[in-house]
Amino acid sequence: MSPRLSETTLPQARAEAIRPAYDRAESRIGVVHFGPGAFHRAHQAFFFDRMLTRDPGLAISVVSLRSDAVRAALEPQDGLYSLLEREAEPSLRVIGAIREVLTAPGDPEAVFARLTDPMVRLVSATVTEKGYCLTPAGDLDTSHPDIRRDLADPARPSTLVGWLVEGLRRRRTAGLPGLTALSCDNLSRNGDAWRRTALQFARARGEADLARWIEGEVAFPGSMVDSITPATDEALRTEAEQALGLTDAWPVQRERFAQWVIGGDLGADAATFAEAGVILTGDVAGFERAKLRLLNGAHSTLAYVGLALGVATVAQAMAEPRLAAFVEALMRREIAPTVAAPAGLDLDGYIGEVLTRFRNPAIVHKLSQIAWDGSQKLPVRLLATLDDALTQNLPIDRLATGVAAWMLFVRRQAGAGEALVDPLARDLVAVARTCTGEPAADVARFLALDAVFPRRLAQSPRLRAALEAGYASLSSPNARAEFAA
Ligand code: CS2
Repeated sequence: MSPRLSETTLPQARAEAIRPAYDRAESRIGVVHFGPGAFHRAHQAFFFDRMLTRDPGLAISVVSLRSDAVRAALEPQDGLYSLLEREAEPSLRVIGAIREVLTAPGDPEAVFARLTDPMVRLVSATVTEKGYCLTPAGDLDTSHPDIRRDLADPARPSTLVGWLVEGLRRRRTAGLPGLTALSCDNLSRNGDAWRRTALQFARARGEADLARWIEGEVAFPGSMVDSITPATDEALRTEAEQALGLTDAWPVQRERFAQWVIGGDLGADAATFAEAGVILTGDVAGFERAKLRLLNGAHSTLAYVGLALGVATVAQAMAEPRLAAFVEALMRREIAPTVAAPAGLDLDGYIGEVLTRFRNPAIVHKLSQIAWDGSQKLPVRLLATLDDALTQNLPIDRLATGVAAWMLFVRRQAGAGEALVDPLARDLVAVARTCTGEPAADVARFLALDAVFPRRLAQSPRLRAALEAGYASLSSPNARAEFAA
């Protein structure tokens, strides 16, 4: 086995491996990031790695909210890890932007020390949709057990919003200025959602003054993040070791395409972000909507329809001509008419690029990974689009087929006794247990889940009929043959 990647062994890495282009010893922490999963390490940390060549004050302290796994993997590696870009010509780079790895429950004071570090000016997050603890209307869910716990004991938080607000309270007490809080999750208007929940949380703590201070001192820019990042597996570990000549406990991978669009004020850091390739715009909501509806909406549809038809990965699904044609028609005919292209984005071209990315044969992106957390993803990715399409009397059959495929997925997982990765798993399994396979009855049971389906959608006869038709066609034993017919 090769030696483990670290500062000491980095000089022994294979010559082809791209290394940090700055002196790590000179870099200083200016960013605290919550949620150092594969996506953060493959995306934002890569951009910060570029920025560090210009500004040594933008190294990252990453904070895991629960698991100690990232710290255990990266601490012995001095925060270093490899990022494999998978294309026809793959490349491997060692990312050096992470200078500190903390596990919040294990070392809360170290997290607060960072949040109150005068050099820290940015707090970012990738905690997935469920990490924001939102109600379907987009407010802070104060009945959420984790939020209730954090409100009862705010000095020892467990949620993203709890950490941010307590960190800001301490910053204010210390007489420090506010900072920029940058959400990098696939939520619509992610910056506004984080801001709103932070203010609601501060008020629910009985700290109206703090809420006012946050309003004035903390910027919450919105952002759109995009790069297809399959989970790390053994094949990647082996490949990274071969390409690096060193062992890496937790390499990450993605396609070469990586886009980060930020709307709002980054103050003095704006030029550094722009030079690193981040797009700064006044209309981030437009980019966000195009990406969430077209890319993520198509992804989730491919996941549930593909799994119903016995397909395992995105590229395999795209290799089935009818499935590929279905997804293209979904994007062009049903989703695109609900998306107003922001200036500088040609929707037709964008759809073509997304489809090419889905076909990338170098990427093995499991549909089962995308299928996680459907109750959180569907509202943003498909239901808002359906709502607009119904209002404007646009076609909805393919959109509805994607949602029906999710219902079938839940029912089949529950029926097979397979775990359902979803914060609403208990409710979903309970619904699935009452399903009989009869489309009208099963669809009605799912539509009654008001944490997922807004009433207006649940009550639409047109949607109901389309869901039933999709559910029936995908449940048929010959679905694959019929779908391909
Ligand atoms: C995917 C996304 O897992 C999923 O739900 O749709 O992670 C997708 O790959 C990224 O948003 C692409 O930027």
